[in-house]
Amino acid sequence: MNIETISSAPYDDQKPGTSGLRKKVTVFQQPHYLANFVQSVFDSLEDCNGKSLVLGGDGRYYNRDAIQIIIKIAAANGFNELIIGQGGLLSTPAASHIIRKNKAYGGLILSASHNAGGPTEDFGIKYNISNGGPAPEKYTNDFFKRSLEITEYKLAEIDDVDLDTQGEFDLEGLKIRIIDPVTDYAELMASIFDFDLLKQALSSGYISMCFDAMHAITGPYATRILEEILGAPAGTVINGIPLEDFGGGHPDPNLVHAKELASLMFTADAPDFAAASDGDGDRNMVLGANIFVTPSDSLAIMAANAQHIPAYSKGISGVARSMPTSQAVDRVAAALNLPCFETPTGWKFFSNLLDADSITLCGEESFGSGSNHVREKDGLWAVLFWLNLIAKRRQSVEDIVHEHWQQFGRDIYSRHDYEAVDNEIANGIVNHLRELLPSLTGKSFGEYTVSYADEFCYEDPIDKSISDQQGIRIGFENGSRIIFRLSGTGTVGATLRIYLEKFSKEADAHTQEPQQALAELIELAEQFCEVKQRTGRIEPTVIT
Ligand code: G16
Repeated sequence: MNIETISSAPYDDQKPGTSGLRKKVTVFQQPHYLANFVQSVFDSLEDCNGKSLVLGGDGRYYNRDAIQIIIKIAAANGFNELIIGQGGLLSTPAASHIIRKNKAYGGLILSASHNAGGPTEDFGIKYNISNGGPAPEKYTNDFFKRSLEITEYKLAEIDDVDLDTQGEFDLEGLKIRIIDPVTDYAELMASIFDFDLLKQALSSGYISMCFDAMHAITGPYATRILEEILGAPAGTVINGIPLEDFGGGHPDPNLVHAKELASLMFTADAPDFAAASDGDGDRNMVLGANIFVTPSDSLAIMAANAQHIPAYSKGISGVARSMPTSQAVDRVAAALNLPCFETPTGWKFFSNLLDADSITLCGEESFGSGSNHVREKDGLWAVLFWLNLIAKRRQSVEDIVHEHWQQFGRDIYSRHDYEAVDNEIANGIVNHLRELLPSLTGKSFGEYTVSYADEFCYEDPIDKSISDQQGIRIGFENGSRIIFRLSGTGTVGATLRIYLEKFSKEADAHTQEPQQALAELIELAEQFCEVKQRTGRIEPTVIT
């Protein structure tokens, strides 16, 4: 195989964020931009020679072009096997599983997750290590460092690979396997959940449901599993064909971007259950007739009900949540005497705990939940968990949630996002908050007395690595919290996230509307961070 060495110059903006490098497609299309980053990753890894690499993405615009470039760079860097999803497609959780199942060295996953796709929208790339999980910070720091020094990359002189035909072939010593993206993942799901029970429930109509794939990667996965294997009626999966621009939509499963589905669930025609997933298939939104389940509650309910799911029926080792996720799961852990961990935002922080079997289930407020079956959050897994639970408990989603609140109390929760804020203003807000923190403890604001005010710093319990500046926390004596963070996944300006949480054990907790119940905290948050005053905005861009 002939290998060319291409001269290049570093870009200074290739620092991976919360989940890999995410930029506008036009940024990735700059000369050598993608190649520089991929070569920086390979240079930072110990030795790629003779190793196996998994490759796939969510099918968004530029996915196919990127895969052809990566194949040539991977071949030139000595990998001897590439496992690629047919059509260049692999959901993020499926890629994680395929890395683990094949004991691959790692994988490159192409996605900008829930961000919009298309020629003027977003693209992304991230490296996952051999445990199937996103590269930890010590890796991503090295990737960035290398990207600032890079002067050349290697490219194999080979033809483009036919991504659309499954099979295995040899390309001048490089083994290429084009695999069905769904089969392995579907088998994994069948090993976790009670597929016989689910078949009965879905094919008999005992559970009626709608799954919105948002024209993103879960379309083929959901159609195969829900309709073809479990027998849900054709049409259960809507927007099931992955499109390069997600049909012009925003593949973010929340109350704003999956509004149609959410509205349907509050009408007389609502099915029993509805769910949606995001661009790369790792997020989930879950709804029942008349009820939206917040991701934080979903995690808590999963933890409290894990014994109903075959794979977890013998018990779970512990649970974890990201810091801004509500404390609902903590209450379950306390009641069940389970270890409970609080990690920074970013799925990569769960991997060590999962590898050490310190936890079995974990989740985040950002519509993510998962377990030790892979090292990524998993949208369809969460959907199957809920279906299995409804079928087993023979109760509606609303009843399951209300019973949970009755037993544990309710963490009323909301997140307010201010997107595309000028970077200088956003940094000004964070600095202002940092200055404010030392003066807050002990101060009262109406019924809220501050019990702690700090910046979250995490020490990984397994490898003892430290991650600081992971969000500003203001906790109150009544258990309420306000958290402020700048997102690490946006591509335009800065996104300020304000997370609001109030615990209620009142009998009417289940009827409380979150924005009303949180009104005082929302005002306090503005008093602290001054986002409206500093940006001139009158309301958040997105409220979930
Ligand atoms: C990624 C990470 C998640 C994180 C989310 C939001 O999800 O994997 O752990 O919670 O981003 O992060 P931020 O608040 O920094 O924007 P995804 O689905 O985008 O890969």
